[in-house]
Amino acid sequence: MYQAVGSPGSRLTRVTWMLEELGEPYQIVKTKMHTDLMRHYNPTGKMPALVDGEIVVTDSAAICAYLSEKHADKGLGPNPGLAGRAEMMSWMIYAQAEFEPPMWNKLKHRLILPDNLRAEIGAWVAHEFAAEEKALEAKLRGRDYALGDRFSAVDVVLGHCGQWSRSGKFEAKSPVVAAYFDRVLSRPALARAQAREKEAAAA
Ligand SMILES: N[C@@H](CCC(=O)N[C@@H](CS)C(=O)NCC(=O)O)C(=O)O
Repeated sequence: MYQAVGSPGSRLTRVTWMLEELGEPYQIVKTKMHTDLMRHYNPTGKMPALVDGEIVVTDSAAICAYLSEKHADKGLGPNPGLAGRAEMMSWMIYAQAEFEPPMWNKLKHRLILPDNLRAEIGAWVAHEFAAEEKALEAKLRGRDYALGDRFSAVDVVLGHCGQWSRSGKFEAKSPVVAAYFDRVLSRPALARAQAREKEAAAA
């Protein structure tokens, strides 16, 4: 059985959501960031990690891509061929390196960094988010999902970023982007993953 390592409510949700989409059994191994256990699986001490027998995968986008390829029959992986893999990799790196940082930086400065390192970055990240939202609108034009007309692992990662944008009060202006996030965030698998995490948090 897969082990999903990290804290409920963190990027762990990308892993549990993906596993729910795939219908694969898993156990949540609850730990906070920078614990000895977290460092055992990921030297950065950052969550989440996925344990698949002898294989440990870190970094949420890589975990989702790994699972999509391992369970290719479930249809959450790349489009065919080298071009399809390149397309998926571009989306995954875009989601994490470009779309996610405004939300993540805001969260770090509000909740995670030591008090003496926190700065008021609200205006900067709002500016960055607006630019990324425009780019996402252009990338999504004519598509229901990142890879076309079917849901994939990319939508798990990007959708989770969208959830952060909503909870972080980033003002979304694009109807295309709003409709996309409504579409992916209403997936029953996400609701199941969140229920599992709630249960794990209470245990
Ligand atoms: N690239 C990593 C980022 C992981 C990450 O930053 N996780 C957060 C929790 S959601 C964390 O553990 N942060 C600790 C820190 O920033 O020091 C991923 O996508 O999994």
